Amino acid sequence: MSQYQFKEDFLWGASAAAFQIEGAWDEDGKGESIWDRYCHHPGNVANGDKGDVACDHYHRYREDIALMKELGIQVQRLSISWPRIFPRGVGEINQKGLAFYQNVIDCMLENGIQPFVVLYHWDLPQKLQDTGGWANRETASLFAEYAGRVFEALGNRVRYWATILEPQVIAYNGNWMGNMAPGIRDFSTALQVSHNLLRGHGMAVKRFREMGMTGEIGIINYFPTAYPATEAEEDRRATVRHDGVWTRWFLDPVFKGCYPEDMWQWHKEKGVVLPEICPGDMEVISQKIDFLGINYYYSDFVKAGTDIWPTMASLAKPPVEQFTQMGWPVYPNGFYDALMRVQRDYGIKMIVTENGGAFHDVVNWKGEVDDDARVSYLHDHLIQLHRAIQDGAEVRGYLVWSIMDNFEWAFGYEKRFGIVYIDYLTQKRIVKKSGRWYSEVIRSGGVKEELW
Ligand code: IFM
Repeated sequence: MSQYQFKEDFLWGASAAAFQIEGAWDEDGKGESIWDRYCHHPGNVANGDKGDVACDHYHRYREDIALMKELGIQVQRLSISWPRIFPRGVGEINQKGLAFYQNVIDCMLENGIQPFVVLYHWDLPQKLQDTGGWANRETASLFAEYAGRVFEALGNRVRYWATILEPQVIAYNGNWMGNMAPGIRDFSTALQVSHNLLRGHGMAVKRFREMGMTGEIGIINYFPTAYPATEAEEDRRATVRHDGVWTRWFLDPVFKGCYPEDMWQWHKEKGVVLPEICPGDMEVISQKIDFLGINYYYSDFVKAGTDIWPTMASLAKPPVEQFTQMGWPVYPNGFYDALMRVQRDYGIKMIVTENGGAFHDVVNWKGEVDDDARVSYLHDHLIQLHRAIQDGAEVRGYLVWSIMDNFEWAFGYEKRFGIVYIDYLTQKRIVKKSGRWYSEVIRSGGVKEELW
């Protein structure tokens, strides 16, 4: 028995996303996605990297699934590329695209791995962006249509479903800060996008229930726990706003059927154009879900300031010594606080759908990757997860990000999050030390105080 033992039915697994690993960007009838367009535009992604080949998972999925099995992965999260199935976003199914996911899921099941399917992990069909993307209300209806077709085709084999992954990143990074596809920089557009993403989520959940699907469905959110940088009242208020924009704006509608009043007023005063809410929207958004997916990486330390408009906040230097390759502070206590906060404020079952770190990995002369920093990151976060569960957080599973190194969006291939190393020149896979460590965690069902 380990000191930090999890229950026997706790789910252990890993995550990945279509665009980040599949490659085959225009093969077998796949349509262009907004990320294909974004990468192909020079200057958008570090080193000019593209998702065209990525980890070539499209052709190597059998090898990858065999590796997952070897590591003991029980649940593997994958996402479906909407334009691989509907090249134009709507219309006839591209049967070859659908067959790929059928094969992947069958192969996982044959290997004793439960697939966990995310319907939208950022790769919108470009054709739909051309008609306004998520800022267009119609996109939400088309998403529900697409979701229904996927439920019909794969529903008998999949138990865990998520509608939208990190709506805040899609809305804000893609449409406010413009550092992700589709690269728009307008806060009002971002809020309209957020509303339509949540509508799309609710409509898909409604469809799931109407179709009598037997699995479980939820949404996945990003949780940068926000702390005031000092005890000053203005920093505390800025923190409430920061949290309001990044977290409450996306959770209150789903769980309480309304946007947070303080943020609505704040944005109004700042002259932001607020989302158009039509009769019935909030009822659709607040469909009952079965679990909330938690993605936790780091925490934010916030002070009043002018760096972030319209929140009127700035990020302070975090009081930590260690940072990941992304420059994110390593703060495992924030993970505990995020889980306890969700339990307290929203009272929903959770699955940790992402947690992990990018570190500068090197293949040594023995051909191995000794990623001790990642082992230590995972170890410390799992201990906080264990503490949260002991203190009453209902968390049913933990999926590490990521099963393998992959295309880290605007950062390209330089940032490595995997527990399996990818040599992008040869496509060779090397299980890192963290992969072997995590495999032992799964086998024993717990974590020891000492690292090894
Ligand atoms: O790589 C991403 C993933 O696609 C979504 N969540 C955060 C990860 C690390 O940045």
